[in-house]
Amino acid sequence: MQFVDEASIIVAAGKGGNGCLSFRREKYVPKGGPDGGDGGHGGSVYLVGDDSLNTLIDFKYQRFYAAENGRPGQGRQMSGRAGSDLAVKVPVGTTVIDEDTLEVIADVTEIGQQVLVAQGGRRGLGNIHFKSSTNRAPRRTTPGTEGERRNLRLEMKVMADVGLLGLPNAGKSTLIRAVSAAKPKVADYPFTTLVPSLGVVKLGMHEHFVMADVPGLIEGASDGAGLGLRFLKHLTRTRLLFHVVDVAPFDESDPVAAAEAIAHELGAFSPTLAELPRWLVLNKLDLLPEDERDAKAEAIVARLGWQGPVFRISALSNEGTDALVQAAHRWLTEQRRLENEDEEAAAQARDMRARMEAEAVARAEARLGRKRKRSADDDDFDDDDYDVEVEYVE
Ligand SMILES: Nc1nc2c(ncn2[C@@H]2O[C@H](COP(=O)(O)OP(=O)(O)OP(=O)(O)O)[C@@H](O)[C@H]2O)c(=O)[nH]1
Ligand SMILES: [Mg+2]
Repeated sequence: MQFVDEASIIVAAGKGGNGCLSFRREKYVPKGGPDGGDGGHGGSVYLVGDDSLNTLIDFKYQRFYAAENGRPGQGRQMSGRAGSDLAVKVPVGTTVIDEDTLEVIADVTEIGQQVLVAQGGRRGLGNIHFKSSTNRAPRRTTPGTEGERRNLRLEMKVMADVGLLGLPNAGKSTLIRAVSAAKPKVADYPFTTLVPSLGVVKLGMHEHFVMADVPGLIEGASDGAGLGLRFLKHLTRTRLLFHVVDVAPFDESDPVAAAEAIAHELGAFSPTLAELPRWLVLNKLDLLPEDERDAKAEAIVARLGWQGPVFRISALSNEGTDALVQAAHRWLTEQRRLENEDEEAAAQARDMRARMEAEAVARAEARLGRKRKRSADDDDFDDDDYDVEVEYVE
């Protein structure tokens, strides 16, 4: 399976049809007057949010999307047919950026949401339009105008309420398996998870929230170590992060140093993402003798100087996971209520989203700058186009 979350495409709207130059010619009707019809408008290109898609892979194979041209007008006052619009389906969660101006054109966040990305050309006028009392035989028409053409960059981020952050092997996938129906692969080696996956955490009959499992981070990820930081962008739409920490790593490495390294990488990727509420989730408590658990957990919290909420769980045996998701659900519900009712909270949330967006644009700009430089150096190797290929072996 290939997971592609970035793509560059070209969209081209249709040209407007030209107006027609024609005069009525009929038996017994001399000097029949102008009868050239108008052209049709060119078709426009829209992007439409679709929930059946969850990757941008199709855009790797087809990069050019064109709507139909309008047809020219004809004699006998016949207008040309308008070109059909083209609706291109994109996954919900796709940000659309103009590659040339780096303007964010839209954020497709809803199913069925339509975004106009290339406006069709205007129709040309036929000579019937230019008849006047002083000019009964106008030879004037106007041509249709060109349709818009744009280079677009698409970036997809999964839509989730809670994001899981942590070192490889911390137990992130085990946790999402414990609390949702999602079944990402779990194994006792690092980098088991290579692509983000989502799980719906159900609480009661109608209540739920969405959790995102992303590949683990390691120290130096901002310099490209491990899988780098590219998957962190999938956490930028969440409201809450669980920082999952293995309290008893089999290599006896220090959980505190690990947690600090992750926090550092997070800040290097996005200062705004680092401001998102983060809960410390101490995992694998079952590996410690019962009488050592409290002391160990308290020592980690104290050494980290952790101020926020702390949860102790065993994702494997499900201990503490229910309390964790209940608390997250209460917190999310309260947060949504605040944003609906309190103008200040709403403004804060908007500001945060705007800053995340600005950072995403800056990252896109940096990548495009590198790409352009490389093509100027006549080097066609492009590591941004690298996809993660995953083979599932049962
Ligand atoms: N004893 C114990 N083992 C756990 C617990 N949670 C996870 N594990 C084990 O830890 C190993 C790694 O778990 P994963 O869920 O794959 O870890 P991950 O964080 O998703 O790792 P990556 O996908 O590599 O980033 C597996 O062997 C799990 O069975 C736990 O609570 N207790
Ligand atoms: Mg995993």
